[in-house]
Amino acid sequence: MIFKTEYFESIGLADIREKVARGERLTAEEGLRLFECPEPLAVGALANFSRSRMHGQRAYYVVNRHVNYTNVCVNACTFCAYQREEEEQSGAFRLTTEDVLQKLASSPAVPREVHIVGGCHPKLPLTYFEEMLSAIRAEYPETVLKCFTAVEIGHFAQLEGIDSREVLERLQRAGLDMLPGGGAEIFAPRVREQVCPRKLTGDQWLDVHRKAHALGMKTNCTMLFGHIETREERLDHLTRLRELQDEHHGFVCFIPLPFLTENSALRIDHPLTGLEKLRTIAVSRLMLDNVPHIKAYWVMLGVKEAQAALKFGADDFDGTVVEEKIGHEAGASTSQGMTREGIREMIEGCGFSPVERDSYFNSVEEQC
Ligand code: V47
Ligand code: SF4
Repeated sequence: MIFKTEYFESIGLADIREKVARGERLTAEEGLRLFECPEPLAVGALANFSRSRMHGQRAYYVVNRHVNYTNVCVNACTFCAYQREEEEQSGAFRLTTEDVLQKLASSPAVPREVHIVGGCHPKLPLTYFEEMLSAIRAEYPETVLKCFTAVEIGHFAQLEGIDSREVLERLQRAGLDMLPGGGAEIFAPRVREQVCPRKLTGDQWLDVHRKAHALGMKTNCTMLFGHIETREERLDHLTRLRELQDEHHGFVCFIPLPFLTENSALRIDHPLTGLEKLRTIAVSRLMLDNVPHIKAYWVMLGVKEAQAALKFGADDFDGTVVEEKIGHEAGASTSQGMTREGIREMIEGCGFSPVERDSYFNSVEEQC
């Protein structure tokens, strides 16, 4: 009903509705009209149409495990509540490979995917990460190792005085399968100068992913929204991801991350409303026509909003997680982890069919 032409004519979006129905690419200007449309449900209906065409009623999840190896980081991004300046600071930590293996062994189920990220530590050499990956690979030959953001890869390259391509090749040889999507934030230099001035530039972030894709690695991508960025800067971010995706099709999944404000040095005037989060997820689905999956990351969205996001263009729920620090230090009120059964119930509870997947979104249902 809500997808009817007359309805979209009445709100001035008939042309965009036609393009979405025909599967045609939207321009950034059209994206802006979707952000400015007074009817967020209409934008949601368009995104739901695209999502359903791609994935039917399926909603994906993975049995995974997150591990953060250190919170000591040279970058001090203003939005980050997780970072510590140095090892001596209260709450700072750094794990050994043995610690990481112990955490993995204590997971309630053998993880199909291990997601490891950390701060940009000033001293840890690349050999520390190679040894960590080799040790995990030896114990978990079937598990996908999705580790280290482009920001960490750039940091390792700088510390070692080598090119990021060489870092990727060495880590790949040690067992790295995939890069997670973190660190992208918002690409616009105006925003980066204020929220993450020491981090890789947007171009450098894209370049690390381009190199990973050229090596045959799949990666994810993110956008941190709801701080000081404008809607135009969100669209610029999405457009740049779409352009890179046209080159190699290496992105598997896009994760829109709503800014969580607690314990963060970055103060904002207008915190995100629930509807603005859903609208941003919907616009992301519509703009990123070449990225197959959109993640409703339940940890940062909250479970109820993540469920609603499945009707606004998202098709994935991430996974069991088990232990999460970055969002929880910033005030995430969700639990640390979820059981496979809990996730399936959440998905079924809003009328979708749960599909257990691997990191590349192959269904693993029949193996259960
Ligand atoms: O890069 C930091 C963000 C990211 C805050 O690839 C914050 O499958 C909100 O990238 N409020 C890390 N966000 C998380 C991430 C991720 C998560 C789940 C799955 C995948 C994947 C990737 O968290 C950081 C940064 O953008 N972040 N602080 C905050 N206060
Ligand atoms: Fe460091 Fe990442 Fe936090 Fe920035 S967001 S301070 S790079 S841990």
